[in-house]
Amino acid sequence: RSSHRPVLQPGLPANRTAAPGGDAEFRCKVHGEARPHVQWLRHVEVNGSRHGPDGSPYVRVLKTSGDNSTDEEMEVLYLRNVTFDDAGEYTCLAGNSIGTSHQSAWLVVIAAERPESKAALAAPDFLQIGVYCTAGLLATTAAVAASCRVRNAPEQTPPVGNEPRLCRLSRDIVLQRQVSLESADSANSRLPLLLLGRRFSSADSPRLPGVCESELPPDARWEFPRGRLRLGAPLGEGCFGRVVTAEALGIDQEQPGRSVRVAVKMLKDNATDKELSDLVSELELMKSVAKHRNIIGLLGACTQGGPLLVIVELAAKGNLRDFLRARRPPVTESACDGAGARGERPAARELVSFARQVARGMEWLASNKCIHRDLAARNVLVADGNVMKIADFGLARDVNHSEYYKKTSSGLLPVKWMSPESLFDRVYTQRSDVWSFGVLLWEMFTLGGSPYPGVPVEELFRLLQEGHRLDRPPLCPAEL
Ligand code: ACK
Repeated sequence: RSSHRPVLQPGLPANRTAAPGGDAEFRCKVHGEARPHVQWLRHVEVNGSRHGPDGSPYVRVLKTSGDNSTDEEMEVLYLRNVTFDDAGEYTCLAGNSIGTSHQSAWLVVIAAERPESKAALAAPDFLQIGVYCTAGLLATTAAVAASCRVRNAPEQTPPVGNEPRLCRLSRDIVLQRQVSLESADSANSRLPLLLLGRRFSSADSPRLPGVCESELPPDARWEFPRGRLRLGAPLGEGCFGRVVTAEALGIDQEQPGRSVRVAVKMLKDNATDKELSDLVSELELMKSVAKHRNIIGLLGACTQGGPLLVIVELAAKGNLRDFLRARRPPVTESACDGAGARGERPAARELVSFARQVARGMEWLASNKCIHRDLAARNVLVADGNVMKIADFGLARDVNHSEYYKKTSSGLLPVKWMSPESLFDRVYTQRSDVWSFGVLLWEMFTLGGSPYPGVPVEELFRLLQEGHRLDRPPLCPAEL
């Protein structure tokens, strides 16, 4: 999950000049954490007009990234054996689920120099200069207009319908054949990269084009007064964020006088703008997913006058993996001691209940068009009454493989939860979440075991490709 739209390298594509019969190439360098969808477009005329009724240009799609195209292939648009008809404006358009970015350049086709036209050679090519100036002017105007649109954009409601939600990168972003650049670009105003109380002055992350230095707009539906939140003990922390318990007075509107124990997510001081925008994205996504007993619900947020605090339901018993591990029989216990011998070890029917709850939560996320991408026992939290709650479903995910090769702080390899199509083709769907759910079931019935123990990543690839699957854990009855 990327938290911003793709960033295009400035200056690319660059204007090109070619002679008829010659070749030309445009280059476009797309930066983005997830693999963005890239298209090359040619601006065309339709019924003598270059723009539609809404002022957006008519374009024809020349090249589209697909399953078989590599990033390198999509970086270049080759034009062979050009003719005068090829002269015109070309655009590189890159999109992910957050929005799109585009940059354009011009191809000028001029007749090859003839020796007798020395005088013409010495004279400036007014046509070319004119084209460049017009192109430059248009590009500047478009950039200013786009930036104004972002600045003035009213608060957007989360996308609805069949589109994947903001959190999920999709390789299937549908860009119509006749793309309206205006409308495509307006998706940028969804960009949740608004900063609160911080300015883009830090060297840690370059300022992204179209990103405003502005406060996060208050959202009356979720804003919770900072003064009514009393922060408590830490629950845990990662590299850039931490989660603490807190008492939130009156967060339950039906009982305004009562304090509720909650969990509060916040950033650490060393967090960069990237982590801040990730937390903002997570908050936005949580807002858009309706409440369900088996997912960690958003309760509110403090976005004004201080650091961003995201208030969520507290799951007092920690993550499911550690919860199950803590209920393993001690190693000294004889193999004959059955379930319940220590009064703690969950019986198979309890494990089935846990599994069913996680399945329900995932079903809910799926019906909300949300793909988790990192479902594992470590990301399921246990609340009072042993209620399973899926957590971290709103996190930005880096679908670059390298991220998944890294070990987590607990030494686990997230690749071991990934489906073959996610591992090999970076394809994430509800079905790849189902694969992860299968691995999670295995974790449950081994009471927090590590899948494929001791198997290195390279070996795992081979094993999966050969059809090897996790064995049925001894605790799991055959019919189950
Ligand atoms: O794996 P944990 O025990 O459960 O440690 C991590 C830690 O904070 C950093 O993410 C815990 N945590 C996160 N959200 C909650 C929550 N809503 N309730 C209880 N613990 C939480 C998480």
